[in-house]
Amino acid sequence: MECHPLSRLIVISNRVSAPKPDQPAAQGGLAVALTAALRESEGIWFGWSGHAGEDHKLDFETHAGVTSGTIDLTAQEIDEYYNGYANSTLWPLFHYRLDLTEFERDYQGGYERVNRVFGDIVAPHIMPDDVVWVHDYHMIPLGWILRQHGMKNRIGFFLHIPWPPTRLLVALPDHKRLVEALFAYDVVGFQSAEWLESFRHYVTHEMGGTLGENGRITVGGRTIRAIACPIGIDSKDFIANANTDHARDVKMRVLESGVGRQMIIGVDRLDYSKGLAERFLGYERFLQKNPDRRALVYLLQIAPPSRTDVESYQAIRNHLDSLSGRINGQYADIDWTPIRYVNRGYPRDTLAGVYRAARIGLVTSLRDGMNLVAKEFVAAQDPRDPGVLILSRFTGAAEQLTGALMINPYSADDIAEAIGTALAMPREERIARWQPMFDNVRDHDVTWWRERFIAALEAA
Ligand code: GDG
Repeated sequence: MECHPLSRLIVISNRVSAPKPDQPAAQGGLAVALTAALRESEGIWFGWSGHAGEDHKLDFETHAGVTSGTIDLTAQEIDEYYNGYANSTLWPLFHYRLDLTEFERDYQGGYERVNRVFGDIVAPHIMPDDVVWVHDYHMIPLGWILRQHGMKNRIGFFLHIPWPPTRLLVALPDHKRLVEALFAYDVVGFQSAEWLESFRHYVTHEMGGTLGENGRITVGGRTIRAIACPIGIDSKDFIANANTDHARDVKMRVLESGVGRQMIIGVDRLDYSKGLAERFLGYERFLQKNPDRRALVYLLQIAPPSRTDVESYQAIRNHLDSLSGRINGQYADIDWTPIRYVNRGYPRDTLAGVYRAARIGLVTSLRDGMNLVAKEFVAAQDPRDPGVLILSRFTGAAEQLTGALMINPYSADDIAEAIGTALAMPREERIARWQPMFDNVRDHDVTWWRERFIAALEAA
């Protein structure tokens, strides 16, 4: 086998989650996979510090062998680029929510300016042999800006969220300009075959692109590779987490507090794309239609707030407060609250214990690039007595986790029926459905994902 020296990896994303001295265990799977590769190749992770400041001074920090370089953004930049174009225009549009999408010229201008700031600041730190990996919808034009700096490096882009159908995307002013920017990359990665298909449709129908072998797409003399490369979780770590004493304690605590009831678990950032209102309504439908089974269940919904400066996020939060209040008011008994709705986050090993204590994992996203919660739920189960995953067919994860009970989250009846089926499911069927999903989550983990993407990029 040919052995080639490891190229240095440069990662650029909106936020940097490199290890921090004060929170050694707070990392998610993506951070773990990327920091491992950054450490091995002595690379750098660039992004926004998360803070407002008056200048763009690059601040380097090295911890646990990983170097990160961050800059502050001005209050106006945060408003236009982050809260504006990224989270009020692209996020809703790419999640099929044209009704929530805001079209403001200032947002687009701010987005392009901030991307230019990042490109100008990062470019001098990139060496000719570095492999550059840009992440997500905040940074689509960055590759194009780096090319303007004369960079000939291999540059890849991975989109963590869905790619919308052509008919929706054309509602975005200057949509072609945004997609053209993707042709500055060598490899563009999507979470699922469906999102890749939508991208190919756009490029062939709106840009006169031609499709070649191996995912190659050519537009105006420039050829890129567009691939489906589904992200995984840090499975080994998550399985280990689910087997710690702490996770066992958490599981016992949860089981005791449920006094013999089966728990349905939901874990989501508080975001309208996750279908939380639809989940509550589907669960309510179950309670309504099955008075005799009310005493058997409760729903624990963990939903830490996110993007609290964006108006549509304040609206969904208010809506969920009133919906959970109404359902609890209507159905609660002196010894039973149907929905435990918790607006805070928990450490990963606590989450693992909570997943393991649940009989049902309920994922009702209206659209979701992948959905890692579904994979974490599968990884955390007890192999001898696994719970049942109920999964929205509109997630990227639905292409891989085919043993789940698939639902249409817009249908309260669908959700209610699946809850009933899951509660009654015999152990043999639960194991038979869970085992292939577990194999998939274990084998296609976050390291597999990273290696697959980087291999495609290195071959470019
Ligand atoms: C985007 C895409 C894609 C949640 N609450 C707590 C907590 N979490 C963790 C979960 C999970 C992660 O956050 C959420 O990941 P998801 O994949 O479910 O969703 P997004 O945040 O929307 O992520 C998505 C993902 O990018 C990766 O490409 O799958 O489609 O939208 O890991 O466990 N973690 C802790 N405490 C909490 O309370 N520790």
